[in-house]
Amino acid sequence: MVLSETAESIKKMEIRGAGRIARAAVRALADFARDLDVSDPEAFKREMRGAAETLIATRPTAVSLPNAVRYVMRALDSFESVEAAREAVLARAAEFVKHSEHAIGWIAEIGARHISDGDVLLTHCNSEAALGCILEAHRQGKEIEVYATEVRPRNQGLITIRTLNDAGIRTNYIIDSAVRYFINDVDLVIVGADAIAVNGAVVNKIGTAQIAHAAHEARTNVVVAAETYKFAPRTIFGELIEIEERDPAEVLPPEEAARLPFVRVRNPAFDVTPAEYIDLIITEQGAIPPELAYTVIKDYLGWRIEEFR
Ligand code: RI2
Repeated sequence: MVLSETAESIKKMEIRGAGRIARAAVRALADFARDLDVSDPEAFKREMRGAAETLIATRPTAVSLPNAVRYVMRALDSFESVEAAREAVLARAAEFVKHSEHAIGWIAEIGARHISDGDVLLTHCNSEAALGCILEAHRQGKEIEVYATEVRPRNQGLITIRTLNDAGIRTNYIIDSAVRYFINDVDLVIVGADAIAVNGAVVNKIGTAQIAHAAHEARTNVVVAAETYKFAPRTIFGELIEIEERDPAEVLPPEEAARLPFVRVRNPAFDVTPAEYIDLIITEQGAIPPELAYTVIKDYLGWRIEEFR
């Protein structure tokens, strides 16, 4: 796939999930570098920068995407030849993908420790990090049951229930608005993240905040499973995380909308859950309370993910 095709697939959500889009972007960047036929180092850098910007512009919220792309682009900070730069880009890209894939396994292992035999879990959307924890608990022989939401308007819940079903996990598929109705039957809410701010607030699929709110009221714990590259370094400087608002046609067919001139369809893809509604964030480096988000940004992202100039 050429870079513009990967970018288009991310935009259209054919490739989706914060971790997956980060890996897809990094792979696209590596392929682009491999095929780039220029001999002038400055031209190489310029072309690479254009490619990086195209990828980053595809979806604004999941910080895994710019974090991953910037990590690879650090290869171009100083280099002696186009060939050296190319090699450095490929090495960093391979390192990111390997780290990202391993991180899911480590998170699953740590997350499973927080799931007890007999637990009823609730998950929202389709997060490979959150599902990894659930699948690992099941693999360890813990008897668990899951409530999975539908996730309007893109119905990522369907992907989740297929995975849970294939693993042989007892699953209840519910509409998004049924969470409050079932929350007292749930022992633990476990979701993923698209971005985590320095104050521990978690940006995840729209609906997560009201689920966390319902869980808080019911004294049900909420756990977030997220790789360290989902933490947003720029929030340290007060920068806000942009919430993507997608095409209204995902919610209401345009023909129907056209008949309702006074109605504006709003389609935010994510919302923000405050740290006070989150009990634990599970990263590949360990489980932390949301209040320690700053430490993750400082200690892990400091060397792993940096800005590119
Ligand atoms: P993993 C997804 O976003 C969901 O919000 C999900 O919770 C989050 O990314 C994290 O997913 P979308 O691409 O990285 O469906 O854990 O909009 O797979």
